[in-house]
Amino acid sequence: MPKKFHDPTQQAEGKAARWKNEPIGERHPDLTMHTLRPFNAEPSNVALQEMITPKGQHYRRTHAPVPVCDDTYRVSISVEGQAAKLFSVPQLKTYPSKELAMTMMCTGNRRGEFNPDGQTAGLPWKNGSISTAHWSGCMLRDLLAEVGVSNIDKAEAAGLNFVTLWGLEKYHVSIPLRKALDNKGDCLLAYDMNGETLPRDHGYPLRAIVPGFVGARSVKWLDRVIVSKEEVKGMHQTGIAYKQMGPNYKSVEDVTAEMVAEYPPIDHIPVTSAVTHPEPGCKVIGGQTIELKGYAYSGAGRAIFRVDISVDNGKTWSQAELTRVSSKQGIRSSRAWAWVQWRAMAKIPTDCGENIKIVCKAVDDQFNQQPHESTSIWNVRGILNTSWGNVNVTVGKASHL
Ligand SMILES: Nc1nc2c(c(=O)[nH]1)N[C@H]1C(S)=C(S)[C@@H](COP(=O)(O)O)O[C@H]1N2
Ligand SMILES: [Mo]
Repeated sequence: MPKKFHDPTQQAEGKAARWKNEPIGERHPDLTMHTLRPFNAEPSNVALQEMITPKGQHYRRTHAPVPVCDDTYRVSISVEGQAAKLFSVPQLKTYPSKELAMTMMCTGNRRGEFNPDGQTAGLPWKNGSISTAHWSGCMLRDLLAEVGVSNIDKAEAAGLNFVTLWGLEKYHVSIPLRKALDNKGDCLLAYDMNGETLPRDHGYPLRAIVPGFVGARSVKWLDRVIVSKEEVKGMHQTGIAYKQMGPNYKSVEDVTAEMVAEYPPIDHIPVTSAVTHPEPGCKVIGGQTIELKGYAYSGAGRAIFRVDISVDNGKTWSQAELTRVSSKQGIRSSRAWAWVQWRAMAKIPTDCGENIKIVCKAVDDQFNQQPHESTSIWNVRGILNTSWGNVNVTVGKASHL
């Protein structure tokens, strides 16, 4: 009997009435859907080849119905135990605005590739729970200054180490206060995406944007921002959702509360990459030169400086050509918040079998590298599958016309 699928983050769908206000019209038909209620979906490989993910195709990761908001919306900003200040979006728009290109990646990206080695607990994402957009809004640090928090040393001396972010549907996580106050941290309270009002699926009317951190920290439908002493207790912060266990833990039921409490939640994604062209299973011809495409990304603002590609599963290698979103996000910027798109031409061997594995691996500016196989990093939550990007294709013989 296969093991019962158990995803600790997945909530019951509940009554149909809960879902009557979903923004169906925002959802591009080319998305691959994992669940409709809540809506979880990823773009196609074709969409993933664009530097800025096309409209309607940015991946979605939601845990509950999309909240409905109107002009009465206010975000609450406070220091824990003190009075909160409320801000409407028009008020936030009076603060200096900033736009930045950022790649958002869900920690479960490529979870599906783990499953042949054992069922993981979570949505079986392919290589598309990652997307890039231009986000704009005001700086989170400007709003924290409004409640008297602007100096990290003073705040830490007072025991304040985190900013806890709550969504209207009660989703909650924390980020380090140091990140929020850093003038190069680029944390936003975003009201626009790609020059338009934030779509409802992506957090209308306001979301946090926490560049260089896992997607989970960029809280949508932002309700409350609280400068706090401790990380908030909950599934997505101190709980199991973002804890990576050793490969010997085969079931979430085997994981002890002590382990969960001791392990750190994931802040930054390690270096990763994927092949987005050619499509898995497609046919290529021995001796033919084909184009390969993909993306590479690393967390914490680390820039990708090299992507190695191989059409013989790593026997021989060459380097891909990289395109960055902007020269400002280059090596040593420490603010490479967006992925690179890579491209290479490669000759298919003639002396191979009927199937070949095309692989890619990226290196970031701190020389982090990707693990070879996913087997050694398999974990029951199926998070951080940052193994070599790969695609299997079929090799045909050249026909003599
Ligand atoms: N309020 C709220 N914020 C949230 C979530 C959520 O379910 N509720 N999901 C998080 C996760 S796990 C990810 S990966 C990103 C996804 O953002 P997107 O749907 O705009 O791509 O949002 C994060 N912010
Ligand atoms: Mo996520």
